[in-house]
Amino acid sequence: MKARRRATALMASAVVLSRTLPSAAFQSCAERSRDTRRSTPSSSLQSSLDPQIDPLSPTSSPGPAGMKKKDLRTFQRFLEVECWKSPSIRGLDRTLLSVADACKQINRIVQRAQTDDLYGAAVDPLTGELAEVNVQGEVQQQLDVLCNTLMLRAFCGSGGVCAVASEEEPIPRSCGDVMGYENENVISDGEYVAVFDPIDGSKNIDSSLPVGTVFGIYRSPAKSGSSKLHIESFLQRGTNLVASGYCLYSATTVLVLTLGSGVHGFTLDPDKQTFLQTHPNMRIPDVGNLYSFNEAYYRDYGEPVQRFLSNMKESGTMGGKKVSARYVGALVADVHNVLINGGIYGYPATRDDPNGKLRLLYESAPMAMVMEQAGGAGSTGRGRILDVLPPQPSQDGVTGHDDESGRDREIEKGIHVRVPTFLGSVENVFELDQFHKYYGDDDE
Ligand code: AFP
Repeated sequence: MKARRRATALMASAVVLSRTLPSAAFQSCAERSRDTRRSTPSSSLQSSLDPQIDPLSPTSSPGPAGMKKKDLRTFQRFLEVECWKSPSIRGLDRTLLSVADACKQINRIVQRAQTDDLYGAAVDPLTGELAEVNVQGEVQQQLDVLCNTLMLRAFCGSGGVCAVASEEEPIPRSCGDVMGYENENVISDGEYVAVFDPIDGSKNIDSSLPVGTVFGIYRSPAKSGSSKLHIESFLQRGTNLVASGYCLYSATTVLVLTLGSGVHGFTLDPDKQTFLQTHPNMRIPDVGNLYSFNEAYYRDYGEPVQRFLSNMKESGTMGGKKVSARYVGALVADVHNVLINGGIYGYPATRDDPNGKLRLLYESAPMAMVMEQAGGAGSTGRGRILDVLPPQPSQDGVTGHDDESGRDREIEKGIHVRVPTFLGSVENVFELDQFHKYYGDDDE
């Protein structure tokens, strides 16, 4: 019985191997050198230029470049297993699959921004009027509106989420409102709320540089049976995040996710349009040599950050290696680079913006959760980002038809609050915090 099982297992692994390895791997060395002698350099160059042969086609096996698909786990399979392992997050798999689909669509929009008519200020399809200035003080662009709509629908159409807050919206919306239900205040059954920045760093698209999407998911503490949207559901500490992640639209499109037990990265297979697990159990090095700050603002930074940067450059090394600067100007791209290679990303307080630029809820906190789950750290310079409680509105936390604009402004302040943000390898972030400890002043 045991022998039969072993034989079956061997046959199964042979099938997997024959599927994953190019046939050249089964050739003997002698066979290979005979083949090499037969094909002249010019004939192999010719075949690689032959328009009939597409080395990247999923059907050409294996092409002249020897490229073949790896046998990788799909995002869907990963979610099935994770949600099966942790009953407390069951129900999130559909939501996260919808988010992955939205990322694919945003990826296509980003790819087409230069060739299709996607630029310019958004126009209200009903009135034909230009979009209003958004909560960030900018006129909403078509791209922002499109990506925001995709993310709103991804979260609200999947059943798991009952309300959403976006970088593009002044205050949170119930999923009833997003999906156009008659009573917009009636929340759906979903037990989660989602926060997101649909397209971060969108100015980069003009110059074909990377952009990203960031998201976080909280459990809604609203009492069951309640039909109102509870603002406290959103104004929670990052320590309560159930899941968070980002999509990076760059040389490859990557979805990075944590469900609170490690970080996993999935690359979009451009042929199959499927996210595949290329980065299981991502770990950031304990110390790295990259720093990612907008140093043009050096004069506007406080003394602790100035000293940290000067000290690092004077010594010329960080983490025992030659220090190196990288700054793309899109949070997702810069943080992903630090996550992969080690080092520190920073958007500190400046003279004009005493809390920096990044938003706690849908930028800094989700990224800090990813970093911590990968073995790194996220700090404001004075403490853990995930411990920061957003400002709470002064009255009871219920919104309804009788909302006053004053109360909306209070809610807006909590949802879009900013924090100085430092993310990266533990040793590097610890060192930065030490500079705050020694050179910081209390009113900073
Ligand atoms: P936009 O989405 O408004 O382009 O801002 C992007 C961002 O919030 C973040 O992704 C970058 O890290 C940061 O701003 C870059 O800001 P600076 O241009 O001030 O360095």
